[in-house]
Amino acid sequence: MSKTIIKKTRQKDNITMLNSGHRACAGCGQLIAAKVVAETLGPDTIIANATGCLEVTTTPYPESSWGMPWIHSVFENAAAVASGIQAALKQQGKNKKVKVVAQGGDGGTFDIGFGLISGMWERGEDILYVAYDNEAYANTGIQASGATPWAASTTTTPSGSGSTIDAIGSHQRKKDMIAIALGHGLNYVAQTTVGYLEDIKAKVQKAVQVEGPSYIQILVPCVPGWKSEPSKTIKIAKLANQTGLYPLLEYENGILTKAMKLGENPPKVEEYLKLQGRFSHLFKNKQGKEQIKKIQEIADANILKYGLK
Ligand SMILES: Cc1ncc(C[n+]2csc(CCOP(=O)(O)OP(=O)(O)O)c2C)c(N)n1
Ligand code: SF4
Repeated sequence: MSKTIIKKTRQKDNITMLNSGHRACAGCGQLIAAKVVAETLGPDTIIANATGCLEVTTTPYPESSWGMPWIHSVFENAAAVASGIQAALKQQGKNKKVKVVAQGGDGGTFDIGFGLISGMWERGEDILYVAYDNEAYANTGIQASGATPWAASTTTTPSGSGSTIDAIGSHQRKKDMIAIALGHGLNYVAQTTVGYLEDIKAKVQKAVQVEGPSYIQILVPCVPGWKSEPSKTIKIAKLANQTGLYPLLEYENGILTKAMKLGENPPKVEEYLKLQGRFSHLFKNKQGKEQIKKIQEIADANILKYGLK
């Protein structure tokens, strides 16, 4: 079929890059972000997707919500699959025309797929990696991942009323994947949240123009995981940035070139935490108050580190 016929058919049937009919929860931050990423990339792109909510909810066999070339293999190897696609395109002389993208959740990125992502970055391949960070292994029941923040309650770091440290939820600090990506010498590294759709679009556009590997990490609230209202997804994702907990950042050639300023009086972290059931235990007693202070310290340290005021 010629390209014109394909284009006309797509227009007639109103087919976009990522279409409705998928099985994601109402208010899923990941699907909103993935939609913006996909529409920005356009049809001349091949996406390799790790296992996770994005893959499972968009491709229940024999259906697919994807209106663009998209492949899934297993959980840990999206980066290796993307490398193979890139090599094949190079062999065919098509690598300048077709963009190659790998994507996955935070579990697939920070933990399980990390070795293969690191290898892809070491090889300097011209591939964009997009991480949808909902701060847990959502698809298998909200287990803690390397991206889970301090004191968040998950099914493997449950909050409780006991006196052990586990009672506060996760007692691990979130892994700094942005620093790890920068440590690989990537030419383009960016962080954003689904609260800022235009920012996602601009960062994807920039990332694909850059030669070599690039990395974009997007915070995407998960309704059952964060125990939040579906209608509050965008508000929560905005507050993550506005409090300093998840700043909007852009690094070019290893240098911080953009960080969204927050003004003189950024909202306190309570504003962000109180909208999420995964932190509700922190509002119940003195021990919780101490943890909120620690979380505020993380936000304040970011504000200082990235010059956000
Ligand atoms: C090697 C391997 N380990 C575990 C699983 C089971 N598994 C499938 S999806 C998933 C969670 C994915 O979490 P994440 O990457 O954070 O994406 P999310 O579902 O949160 O979007 C797990 C543990 C698997 N498929 N393969
Ligand atoms: S469980 Fe979370 S990440 Fe998965 S579809 Fe629902 S809202 Fe999205």
